[in-house]
Amino acid sequence: MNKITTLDEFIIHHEKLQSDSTGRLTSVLRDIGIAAKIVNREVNKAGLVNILGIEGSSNASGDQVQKLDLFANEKFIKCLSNSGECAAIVSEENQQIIHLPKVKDKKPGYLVVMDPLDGSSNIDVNVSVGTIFGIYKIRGEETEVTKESFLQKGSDIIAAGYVLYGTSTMLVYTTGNGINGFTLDPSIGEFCLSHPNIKIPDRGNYYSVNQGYYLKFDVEMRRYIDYCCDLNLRLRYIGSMVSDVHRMLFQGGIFLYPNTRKYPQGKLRLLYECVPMSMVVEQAGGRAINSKLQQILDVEPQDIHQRSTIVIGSPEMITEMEEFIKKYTLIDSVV
Ligand code: P6P
Repeated sequence: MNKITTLDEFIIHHEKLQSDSTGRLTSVLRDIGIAAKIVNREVNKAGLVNILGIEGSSNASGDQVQKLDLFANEKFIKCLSNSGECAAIVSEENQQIIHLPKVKDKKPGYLVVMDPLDGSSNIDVNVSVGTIFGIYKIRGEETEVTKESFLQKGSDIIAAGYVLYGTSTMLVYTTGNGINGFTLDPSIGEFCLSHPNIKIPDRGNYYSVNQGYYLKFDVEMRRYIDYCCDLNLRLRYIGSMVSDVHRMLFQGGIFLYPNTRKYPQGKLRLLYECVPMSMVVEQAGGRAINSKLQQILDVEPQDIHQRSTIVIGSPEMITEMEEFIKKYTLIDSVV
């Protein structure tokens, strides 16, 4: 029987490999692991207890907030308050930044961005949902954390990952040296290393987009989707970014959420959906750009809840799509 490596063991082992490590990031990652276990317990019995159904309020995205969204948000905030290493959080569920209380004499050095329960519209119909998180350092010169503290380029993120509450519960994260997947073993209540050093296939047979918006996409995006159909690619779209991107990490493919008339800047949030998922996919050998063909991790955020278009996935498919869009836009501009 192979040795079980728990998430905690893995984090501590890899922290020791980094000469400048202080153990402080380790504490933040472990707090996230604890919150994920608590949320998993509730997600798994959501159909049995009265935490389903619309709570009534709406979040920064204007989505109806379901009770499980609020529960997840509350648990991640509470767990991230434990170590005293995280100063503040940006969450999809809160319009303002959340300042965390100081712990003893600790000087927090990190900021967390998160979508505590992504894909919440799937909750009531028992389809997988996820948590997305990213961790930044507080920039050296800052003494007080403000919204501006979070407006760092994605390339400055120091850790990113997601939790997928699916047929099994997996936590996938990176601190910039590749990505690793941990599956929750309910019998011991531990996330155990199950998918070391995940690498995304160079291409895949799937494309993932909400085809229902086809007529609302810009013409070049419609033509690219036509191209995917010409290639006989198969459409897979779960409506939960974590689930769609997770599938791509293992089977390859391309996920697109372009701009539409309803979302002229794109629907997904740059800070706590696009950037962390782009960091994970890039660390797995993939690529992530926006409709303007900018690398997602190079975009300078202007607001903590700003939206972004995104095209993310297998490197050869993203590059092919880039060339397709450039060629098509060029042709379109000259005819
Ligand atoms: P649509 C879920 O609400 C989410 O933020 C992402 O997880 C998902 O990819 C997208 O929105 C789905 O949006 O407009 O296709 O329902």
